[in-house]
Amino acid sequence: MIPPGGAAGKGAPWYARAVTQLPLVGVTTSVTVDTYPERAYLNTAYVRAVEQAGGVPVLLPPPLGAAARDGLWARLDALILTGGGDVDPRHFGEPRHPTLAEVSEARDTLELELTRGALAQGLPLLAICRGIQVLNVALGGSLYQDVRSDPGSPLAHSQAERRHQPTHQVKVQAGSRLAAVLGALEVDVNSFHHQALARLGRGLAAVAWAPDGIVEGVEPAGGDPFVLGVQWHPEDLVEHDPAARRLFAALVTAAARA
Ligand SMILES: [Mn+2]
Repeated sequence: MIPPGGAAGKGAPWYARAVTQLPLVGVTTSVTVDTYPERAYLNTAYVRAVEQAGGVPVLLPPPLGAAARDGLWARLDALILTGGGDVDPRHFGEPRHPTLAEVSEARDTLELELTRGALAQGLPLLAICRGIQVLNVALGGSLYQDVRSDPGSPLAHSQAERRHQPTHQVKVQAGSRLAAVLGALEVDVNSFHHQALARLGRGLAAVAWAPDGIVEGVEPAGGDPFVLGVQWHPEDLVEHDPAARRLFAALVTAAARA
């Protein structure tokens, strides 16, 4: 046993030090489709973003089964739904658009289940890019499957610039939780999505928009529990953007309270 803050404190090897309990933040991952061997993967920016906020990232790769999912679930203090391939439109009752890419049944299934669990139990949730789309679909909403052609936009939501480079503005609803967390009513964001929210899911309020009207942020209409969805990629902005850092800090703070 390790005496808390006692003999095995400063100077002891890392594995023998008294441990402060940091919030465990589940982070979903991508999975390759139609490759051998199948691989799970994640942009490491998510790992850094969670750590710099004081959380411990716990990767949740498809095809994580029910027993492992259940075993992890009770220990998680927060959840991040990450970016990635397209959600299968059968989850909102539409046929596939020809541009649909990287659709993973295993990932859709795991993330829709985790989202419903988080919403049911009030687990703090940050839904990023594909994540905001999964959140919307989990609540019965639908997606534009190809923003460029439907609804059609002159704005480049799939930017060619590097990931930490903001390319379009987002206006945030005054009085929303998102505005309070970001500490701003206008933010400059990066954009790597070829889909976007169409019909909003039950109980979700749109609280942020790109200049073309595309929804870039959602939260529960009543504000609680702590659920925020953003269509941009704050994990790639944390180094230079205090508002992006505040998103992860708010999640970890909510996790510590839960
Ligand atoms: Mn965008």
